[in-house]
Amino acid sequence: EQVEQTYIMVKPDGVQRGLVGEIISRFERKGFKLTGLKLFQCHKELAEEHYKDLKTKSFYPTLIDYITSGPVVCMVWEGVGVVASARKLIGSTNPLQAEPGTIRGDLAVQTGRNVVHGSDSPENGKRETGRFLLLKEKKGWDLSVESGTGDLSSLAALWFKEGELCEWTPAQAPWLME
Ligand code: DAT
Ligand code: MG
Repeated sequence: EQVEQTYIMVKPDGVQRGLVGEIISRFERKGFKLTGLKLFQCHKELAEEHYKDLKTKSFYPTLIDYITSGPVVCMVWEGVGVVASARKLIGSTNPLQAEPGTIRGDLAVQTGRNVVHGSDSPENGKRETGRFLLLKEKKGWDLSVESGTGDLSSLAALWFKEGELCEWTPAQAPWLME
């Protein structure tokens, strides 16, 4: 049971529609730990790096315009199994197919306005949150110690910088995990 980090982002539509508190609430109530949080105007270069796997898709230019169209709320949530669990809380990419009870299922209607992002793997969780910068401090550059891959080539801290993440122990910790 490995502690993971996931990058969760309220997209510009979620901020404009006043859904920031609602979305943060869902992760808080579930019991995950918040270790990074900021309001941020994303620039084009960062949006392109974040979505570089989708570069060849027809919707890529409008996706970049959308993500840079207003402030986003950047978050790091931490916990055992948080990456997959957060994807379940968020729901399917297309909000019309997302189950009721999920963020997209309850709060959105269109894929191009699906209010929230969540990392799709623990490796992308590290890359998107900048978590590996903390690992660098603690363990040197040997990320393989934690991830088992040892492949640093694809890593770049995207949304958070050194010093922006907080390590802390919530008072409720013993009431969440035995
Ligand atoms: P997810 O955000 O569920 O991880 P993804 O990584 O496949 O989905 O795509 C990233 C974002 O790109 C997605 O949240 C919205 C946009 N997108 C994906 N597929 C799309 C499509 N077919 N048409 C328009 N936008 C799309
Ligand atoms: Mg994705």
